[in-house]
This record gives sequence, structure tokens and C-alpha cells, in this order.
Amino acid sequence: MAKIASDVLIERLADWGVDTVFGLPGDGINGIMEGLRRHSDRVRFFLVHHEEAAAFMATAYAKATGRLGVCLATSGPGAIHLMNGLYDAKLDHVPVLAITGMQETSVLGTGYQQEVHTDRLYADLAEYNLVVDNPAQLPGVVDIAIRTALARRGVAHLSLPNDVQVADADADPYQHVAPARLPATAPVYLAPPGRARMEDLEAAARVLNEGDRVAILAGAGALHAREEVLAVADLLGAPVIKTLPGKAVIPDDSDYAVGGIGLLGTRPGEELAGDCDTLFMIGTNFPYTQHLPQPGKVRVVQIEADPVRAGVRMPTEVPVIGDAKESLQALIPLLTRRADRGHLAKYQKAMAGWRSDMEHLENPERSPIAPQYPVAVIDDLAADDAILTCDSGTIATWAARHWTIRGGRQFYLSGNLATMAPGLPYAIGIQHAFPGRQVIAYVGDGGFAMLMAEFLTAVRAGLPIKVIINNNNSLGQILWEQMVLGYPEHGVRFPQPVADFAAWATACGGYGAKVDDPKKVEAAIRDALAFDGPAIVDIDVDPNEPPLPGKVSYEQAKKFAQAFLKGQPYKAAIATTLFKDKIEQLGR
Ligand SMILES: Cc1ncc(C[n+]2csc(CCOP(=O)(O)OP(=O)(O)O)c2C)c(N)n1
Ligand SMILES: [Mg+2]
Repeated sequence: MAKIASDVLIERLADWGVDTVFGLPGDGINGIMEGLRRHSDRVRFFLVHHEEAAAFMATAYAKATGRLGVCLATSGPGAIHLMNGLYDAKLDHVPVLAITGMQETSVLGTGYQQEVHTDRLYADLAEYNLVVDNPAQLPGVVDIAIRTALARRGVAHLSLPNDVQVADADADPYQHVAPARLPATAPVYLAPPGRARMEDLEAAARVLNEGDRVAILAGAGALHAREEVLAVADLLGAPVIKTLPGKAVIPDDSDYAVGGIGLLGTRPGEELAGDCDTLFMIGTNFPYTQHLPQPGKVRVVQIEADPVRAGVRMPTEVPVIGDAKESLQALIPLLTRRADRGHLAKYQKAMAGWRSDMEHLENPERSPIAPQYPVAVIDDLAADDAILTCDSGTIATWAARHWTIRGGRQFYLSGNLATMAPGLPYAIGIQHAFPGRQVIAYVGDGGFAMLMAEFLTAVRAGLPIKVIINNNNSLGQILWEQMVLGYPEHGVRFPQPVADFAAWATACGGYGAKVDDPKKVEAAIRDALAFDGPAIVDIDVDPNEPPLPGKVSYEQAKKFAQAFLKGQPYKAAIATTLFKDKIEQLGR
């Protein structure tokens, strides 16, 4: 069998250690599919139902393993479908290689069917973006694409026209006129040294040692540095705020954890941001600057891997460029242990109060079911090394507050793109990477419905993911956002009937349970977790439960009230929910 260019492409992916390509075939990539078929012993093609899901799976694979994620789609519509998932990789800074097809070179520019110039389409999203015109470019450009994705922590894109895909591997159709020979590259990547410069670490230590009330803000860039962050928190007597993508940096039951900041943060987290005199940012580019301390009122030290991001959110006095783990290891010997533990103790006390408030909201008696209750049940029943994936919506608030990171638990969601729908494909990509771990997708009805066909993918691939749906039959997050703007809700509740996603689960050959009785929540989740295969528990929850911010501002409360006055349609039901929780909290 004569070797074709697609053989070279796939062999090179295998040389890089790529074991899985998530994707969906099409007439624009039949040559690449043939390459995958020929090398199926080295690289697995993972067939999905929607290319967007393939891109989310590659992104999640990269987030959870730290390795390159790879996805594949056909020309035109397939490549277009990938884009949302690829933007998720770009915005959350994980390495993903996207391979797409292109119509054959002889018809490009003629307005041929599916002639979409994917390189132009991907211009904003890809760090490396190339249409391969000549088989002689392979495998060199594969090496450069992958190295770029790894080094810049983003998306690399290779598009191969149909004729190039099936050309002889050693075809070199044109005369060489450049003073160069064919590129001879190697499938190697070495990350730059991670430890920051000593003089910067010393400057950082001086500021941190001088602080009376230090707050640490840790993000996804510190996920691999748990031990070091805890050691620094202990030395400085500093409570640790975590961004949502950085939720697993330290355990939620740690003495140093004060939860998050922002709309879905905690009251102690918000208070600490306003009360600290020194802010130590580690691996975070937290975008909601309104929730950060006032510029000028705190001294800021920031450890950042990317020099571009050091100083973009706060006027940073000491930027430290390096890997969080290695740099903290070098910083720790320079810090003096703070004798006065008063600042830390204050926030430990505040967190005890917050945790008890949260427990009261996890009320198992309420009917309709309080959304905080099912997530608390997941939290109780899940393994100590379970991985939870989540979608954008009210579920992100419930997960932020009621899913406890402890032991080896992890948490993944679309942080900066904050797109709906990745929860399910993330779970599939992660379960594929870690077959032995318990992987749970905690999602909303809106986000789940967008890519629900992928549950069938999980069944067919034999991946025992668990999906718990917080079904409020609405786009809950937006409902509350509209009201906080002072506008009565509009266009955010789905009409009847409420979907029965459990029926979909059983139709696919998985386990399904539909629950609307609070007494049945625990058994259904327990059974799903114990089931030897993919499972869905679809839980009808109270759509009128607002995800209130940890600290409600006067302005927010006023706007909320205005929405009521302007004709908020469900105000009686909403008022009951708000009132009920108040009574529950007061009645302790
Ligand atoms: C692709 C996409 N479309 C729209 C939005 C805006 N949005 C954010 S959360 C949300 C509601 C999600 O509804 P659901 O998944 O049911 O979760 P809920 O908020 O109801 O818990 C919407 C529409 C988005 N972030 N991404
Ligand atoms: Mg919903």
C-alpha cells in the first residue's frame, strides 16, 4: 500500500504521543480518515455526534491531563461546528490541535461546494493556522503546530485539502527555488524553565512579609501547586480565595479556604477582597475587576506564566514571571512565618458561618426541590477523587458553593468563554482519559439539551459518566440577570412540557431516573453512581430559586425590586422562595 500524506500526518501525531482524535468524518477528510484507519493501533478515532462536542472533549482532555487535545472535522460545516469548543480552549489557555479538511486545491477560489476558507475563519482563534498546500510540508508543520499549541497554550489549526490528504507521501510536485531544503524537524517540546528570577522572588517576599492582612487569590494556573499554595498560606497567615476554574487549587474544607469571589463567590471571599492590605495573585487572570480590591489600596504581587497577563487586572507592584509551583517552591524559604494569626482566624470564623448558611439552603424538605439540595447529595455521595464538570448557568453557582473539593477531587467548566453545553462532552473526554475515575456532569436543562446526543456517544463508547440535570425548565441564570438589571424576565422560561431526559437515557441504553419528589433524590443519585454504565438523573428543581450573590449590594436589591414593580410575572413564587430561605436561616 503506497504511503499517502495522511499516513505521515497520523504517524507524526502518534510520535507526539497523541492517542485519541475526537471528531466526525465528512467528504472533506476521507483521506485523513484513511490515515487514521491505517494507524488505528496507535491513534484512536473517537466518533462523536456533533463537532462542537469533539472540540470540548479535546479541550477537557487537555485541561484534565495537561497534554495536547486533538479534534478533527470536515471542511465547511464541520470546521464551523468546532469553533465554539476551540474558543473555549483558547480562552482557558489549554493546548488543542484542530485538524480540518478543505476542498481540493484545483477548485479553491471557484466557489465550489463547501468552499469555506477555514484558515481565515480561524484567524482570530488559532495561534498557528495553516492550509497545507504541499505534502512536502509534512511532517514539519505538524511539529511546529503542536509545539505552538503547547508553548502558547492555545489552538493550532492545520487544514488539509482533499488532494493533499491522499497525495503520495513523498510527492513534491513543484520545483524548489528557495534557498532551503525540506524542513527537518523533530517531535519534541520542552517547556521553558519554570522558576522565576531570584531577584523578583526576593522583591515579592519583601512585600509579602510586610503585609499585615495578606489575601491569596489563586486561579487555574495554580492547580498543580496545591501543596505550595497551602504552605504559603500557612506562612503568611493568609486566607485563600479561589477563582472558579481554580476551585481545586486547595480543598474547600481547608482552614485557609474562603471560597470564591464574584457573583458566585462567598460572603467571606468578597469581604476579604475589600479588607486585605496585600493581594498575592497566583496563576489567575480573574476578569471581574469590580470584585477585586480597589487599585491603590493594596500592594499587589502576582505570579504569572505569561508576562502579558502580569498587571492586566491590578496595578501589580511585583510581577513574578514563572510557573506557579516552581516559583512558589523557591519563594517559600524567603517568607517569614507570621506570628499573629488574627487575620486568618477572622476568616476561619466567617467561613464557619458561611458553611452553616449553605447547609441550611441544602434543605431536603422543600418542594419543589431546592436546587442546592441535589448538588449537596452529589457532594455527599461522590468519591473523594471524583471529577465534576459543570455548565454555565445557575448550576455554576450551586456547584461553586455546594460541591466540596476534598482529597483528589477536581472541577472543570468553561471559565472564560463561559459557554453553555460543555459539561457533558467534558465528562466524556475526561472519562476517556481516566477510565477508573468517577466523572459526573452537573448541568442545566438548557445546556444539556444543546448537546444531549453525546449521551448516546458515552453509551456507545462504554464510558460510565453520570449526568445530573438541574432541570428548572428555564435559562435560569439569565432570568435572574434580567431581574438584577431591573427588567422583568422575558423569553427565559421554556414552555411546557418539562423534558423527561431520563427517557432519553433509557432510549440510549443507559440508566435514567426522573425525580420531582425531594424524598427520591438521594436514592436516584446513589443508584446512578452505583450503576455500571452511563446514567442520567433528571431532577425537576424550583425555577424560582435565585442564585443570590454572597453579598447583595444595595443597587442589586433595588434593581431586583424594580423588576418586581414593573411586572415580573412570577413574583409571588419568587418572593416565597426568598422569604422561605430567610425564615430557614433565622430559624436556626
Ligand atoms: C452558547 C451560549 N448561549 C447563551 C449563553 C448565555 N447563558 C448563560 S447561562 C444561560 C442559561 C443556561 O441555562 P441552563 O443550562 O438550563 O442552566 P440554568 O441557568 O437554568 O441553571 C444562558 C442562556 C451562553 N453562556 N452560552
Ligand atoms: Mg435551566
